[in-house]
Amino acid sequence: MSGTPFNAGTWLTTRQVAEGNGDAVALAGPEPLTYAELSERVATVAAGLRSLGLRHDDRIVFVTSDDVPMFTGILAAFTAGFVAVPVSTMLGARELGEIIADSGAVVVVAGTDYATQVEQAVAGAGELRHLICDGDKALLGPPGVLTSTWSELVAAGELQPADQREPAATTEDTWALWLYTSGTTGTPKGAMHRHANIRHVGETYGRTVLGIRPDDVCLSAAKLFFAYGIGNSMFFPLAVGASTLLEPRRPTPAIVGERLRRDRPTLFFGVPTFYAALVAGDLDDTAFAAVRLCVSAGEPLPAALQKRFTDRFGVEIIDGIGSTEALHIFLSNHPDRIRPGTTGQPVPGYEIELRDASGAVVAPGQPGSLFVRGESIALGYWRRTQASRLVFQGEWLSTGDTYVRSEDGFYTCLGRSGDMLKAGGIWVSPTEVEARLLEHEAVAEVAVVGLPDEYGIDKPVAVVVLRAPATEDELILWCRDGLASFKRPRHVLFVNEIPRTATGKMQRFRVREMVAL
Ligand code: 3SK
Repeated sequence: MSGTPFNAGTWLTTRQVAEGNGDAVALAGPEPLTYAELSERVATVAAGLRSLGLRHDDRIVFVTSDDVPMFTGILAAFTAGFVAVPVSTMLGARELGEIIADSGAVVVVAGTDYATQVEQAVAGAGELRHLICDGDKALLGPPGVLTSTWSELVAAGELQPADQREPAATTEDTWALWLYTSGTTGTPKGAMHRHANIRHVGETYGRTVLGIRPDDVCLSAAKLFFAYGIGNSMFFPLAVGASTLLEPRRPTPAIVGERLRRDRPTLFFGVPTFYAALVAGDLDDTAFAAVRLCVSAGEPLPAALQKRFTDRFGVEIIDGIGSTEALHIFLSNHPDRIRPGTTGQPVPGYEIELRDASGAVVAPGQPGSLFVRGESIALGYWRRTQASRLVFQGEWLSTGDTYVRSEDGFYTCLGRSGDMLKAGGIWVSPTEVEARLLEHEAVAEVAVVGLPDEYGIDKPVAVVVLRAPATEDELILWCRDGLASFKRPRHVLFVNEIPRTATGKMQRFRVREMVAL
């Protein structure tokens, strides 16, 4: 083995025990576990996985709810030198099957709630040898695949000799985590992350932006199968000996309200759509009393929504942007330097460049494509050379977002690079028009896209979800008053829902389809 020895699994678990924090609470719920208990459990699961005869770098897919089996299973995969591949539980059998087959997974761990789609999905997974259900009853597997339950895996781990509980001799560069992403369109691609990437996000965003401390308790509305969620619920708290709360259910404002009341988290993580639902919901104004800071990512947090949330619940939100390929947030507001409507400044440990079409770095005030460089950038997409070459350019990651930087170094998102539209020959950022519309008290959600007029010239059109009555003319006038006139939407279409991905990101191509009808 060459390279610098490092194992993210032990760094997140037994390191705390070795440093004398074994009695501190790692998992605060649903099943509380101290760092000592978590480390024991992870070692047992690692031994159980080894008993299946896996080899280094074998992939283990998790299609499970956020709970102790998934949490310990991912940490055990890191510890034993296997690759954890947490996959969205919202996918249907076809997409799930593509990911399981593409990753070459040898083991699939499935939640009982997802039995039907997983049983269908594994039918074409040629390399699969074990299908493990996290409930009491084994699933139905295709011929040649051994099926068992999570308790049987744990029992097998308990019977293994002590050396099977030891961490694998991984290095900083060993694969640890593959995260599948399809962006807002396209087929899923597996972004391959090394053990060292996990440490990097903990030491950069976690420490320097969140300022996370051992007395923090984290609650994330984003699930462990998202890069955003696994950082929030696993990497940041465990990197400093803090506590995390897992929520197996699909988060709703009511469920979050219940956890806020009962478990009193100090850090809360959501996406703009979820903050909008919290503002529209009926939670008590004191619901966030124990929370010292909220975090938003996934897409830009409109300044008007940020203000409504903070006015109502009395806690600040810091907005940031990350990506599955960068593992977590690399550009963010800082709790001491929040500028609403912007994505803040580069997270220490990352460099940002805004480039024009020729690749030259643009001056402040000029829009450019956002590139980021830092130690947590993925190694590429598994078996996707063409897509990898476009996105991973040397040390730089091309994010596909268009941003502008102010003279004093704050970055504002103008949209995805293909989303900018020209009106009257001048570039218009859809997010700027959306931000203005969201300042209107009747507007709950909005998407702005370009629609060609009778001459084929793009004009801004707004698709709006209302929270109170408003007319098309009123909203157009509102934009004319608050923006340069050419940026105003020429039409407003009222809808019940804006199309979004599972992570809450707006699907502009589907919005375009809506307005084109
Ligand atoms: O979309 C984001 O902003 C994000 C943030 C953290 C981790 C992953 C992602 C995609």
